[in-house]
Amino acid sequence: MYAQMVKSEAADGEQTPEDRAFQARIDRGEKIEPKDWMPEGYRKTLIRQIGQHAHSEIVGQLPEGNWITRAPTLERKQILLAKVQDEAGHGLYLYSAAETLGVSRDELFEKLHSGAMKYSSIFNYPTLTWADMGAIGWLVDGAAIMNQVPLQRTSYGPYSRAMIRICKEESFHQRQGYSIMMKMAGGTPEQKEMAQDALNRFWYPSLMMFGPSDKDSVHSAQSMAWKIKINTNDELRQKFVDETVPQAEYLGLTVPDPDLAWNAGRGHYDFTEPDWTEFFDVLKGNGPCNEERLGARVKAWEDGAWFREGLSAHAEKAAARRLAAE
Ligand code: FAQ
Repeated sequence: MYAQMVKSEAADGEQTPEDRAFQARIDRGEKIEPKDWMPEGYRKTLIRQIGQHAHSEIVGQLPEGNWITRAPTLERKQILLAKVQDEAGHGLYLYSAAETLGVSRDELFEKLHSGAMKYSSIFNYPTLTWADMGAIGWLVDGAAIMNQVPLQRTSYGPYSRAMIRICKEESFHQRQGYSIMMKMAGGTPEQKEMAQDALNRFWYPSLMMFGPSDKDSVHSAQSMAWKIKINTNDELRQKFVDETVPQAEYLGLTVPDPDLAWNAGRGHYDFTEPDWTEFFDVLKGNGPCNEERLGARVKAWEDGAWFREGLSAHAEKAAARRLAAE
């Protein structure tokens, strides 16, 4: 795919001298900053990826927010509350990074609410038990870190800097999830069963977070040439499996994949790919919770209209007062 794309671009001969100079900056490892010249495709790809990433953080608050009032202890409630608040902060850094590319936050929200922009497929699955809070922290934040650590080196300055802080916080999130899993897996047989059930339900959706297999990834070739993406979807998925399987073994839990096996020749685990039909179906809006998640975001936006209008009215009055005092 990558080779094909590079070849067809060269054949088109569409690259302008500005495009070539831009690519040379990327190849030298320079960061691109908001006021620098950039190809329209680079800007659009970044708005798409950063915007979808921001939406994922905000929609991602919902499945865990569902459990704040039902956390089993005060300490767990405080930790979960802090984590869910962190996700809101991640969304805000990312929306700000997207705004530096000339898109407004209102426009991004409008596209999320209309379904024109996506958010991560993982958040369209329900959180049925407390063990799911463990599985989300361990697997979902674990997958997010695997994808985001390389993005600290992405070519767009504001995105790469946002990633540095986000990754530090994600690492705490991953540990809090694993700590819940350790407690549950080491608890009563019923608790261990809940932990196993959460792993069973979240394993394949977590593998889907890395995106379609490389042969079906439409954006990887160009995004990697521009260093918007650093690794392919399959590379990161494999890395995630390799790091997560020993963690499951330590918990005494079984990864729900009968064909999972260490391949000494490759130096990696062989594993079963997720069901890609299910993945694309979730992307089309047909996952178990798509309607509920989007409905919750639209409702929050509409319920908050009076507050946004109040803020704008206050800002206008303050500006008029400043003008009158001049
Ligand atoms: N879900 O050509 P590719 C988190 C779409 S953060 C939905 O391979 P690309 C923190 C893709 O957009 C999780 N859609 O695309 C947290 C494209 O459609 P489009 C979010 C997906 O962009 C934890 C089409 O499929 N992280 O969880 C997915 O090169 C706990 C073709 O795919 C990021 O966004 C998917 N899983 O690679 C929060 C990281 N995968 O746009 C709360 C930044 C693919 O043409 C609680 N993003 N699609 O209509 C990336 O690294 C990339 O965008 C990928 C996809 C790797 C996600």
